Amino acid sequence: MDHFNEVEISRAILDAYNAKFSKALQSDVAIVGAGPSGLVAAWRLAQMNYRVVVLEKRLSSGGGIWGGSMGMNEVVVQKEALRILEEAGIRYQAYGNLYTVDASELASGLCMKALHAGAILLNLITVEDLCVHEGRVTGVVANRTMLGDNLPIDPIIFASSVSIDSTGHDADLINYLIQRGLLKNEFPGEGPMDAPAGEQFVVDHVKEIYPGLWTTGMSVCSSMGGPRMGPIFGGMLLSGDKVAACVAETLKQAKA
Ligand code: 48H
Repeated sequence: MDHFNEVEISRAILDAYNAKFSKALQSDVAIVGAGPSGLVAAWRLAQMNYRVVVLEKRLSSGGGIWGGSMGMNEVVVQKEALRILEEAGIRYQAYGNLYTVDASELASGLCMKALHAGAILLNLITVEDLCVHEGRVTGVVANRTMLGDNLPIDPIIFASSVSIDSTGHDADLINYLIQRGLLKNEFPGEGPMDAPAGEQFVVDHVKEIYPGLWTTGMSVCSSMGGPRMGPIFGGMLLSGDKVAACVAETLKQAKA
């Protein structure tokens, strides 16, 4: 094996990370939360050549996918979502009129597609606030996970033309606006389980909830009172796909 200098290992990491971080500071789309909906949105938008950054508070991306159902690492999708799996090269097995997917393959496959399309993915970054200028969200305010909550350390800003709340059940970004009185709290949270209705809701209600801020995935149900759906993930994939198409359309219009 070639001899190498140990300091160069650290320098390589610092330089590569700095380059990535610096690029992420100004993007077309900041996606907060790397669950299924956020990862599909990142993949799609990066595929369209938008500058995309995904900020994830945990160590690993994939959100609720990894745990499958009760820790059994298989998830279920319905046929409408198969086109997304097929394009990603993620395998599935038929089970009646449903399909099962290995949770690890789904999470890692979506990460790979987002990264290979050009999205920047930063982990251990918790978004704790939003930038709002003249009634429009212009970026997100973030801190290193476990830092902001424990020490009086100021955050950093990631500026973006559009931000997407894909933080799942928490709907963190939407709640920051509600806490500041910028958005009305019209719903008490997501509704009880009704899987078919929840799957439809999470796609139908994708929207720009505040100028510059879109919602996708479970945050749609949390912020608009939609039912939960349990361990079926087709709706999350289709919701991410839909938000990407809607955001691309607004970015195109803004440029025209
Ligand atoms: C940075 C954050 C922050 C923050 C959270 O929960 P997710 O998997 O989200 P979705 O909506 O793509 O998928 C939902 C699905 O996993 C699920 O929970 C289902 C189908 N439930 C149905 C039911 O009935 O229970 O991922 C959200 C991601 C996670 O990785 C979080 O760590 C991350 O967002 N996140 N990242 N800053 N403030 N808040």
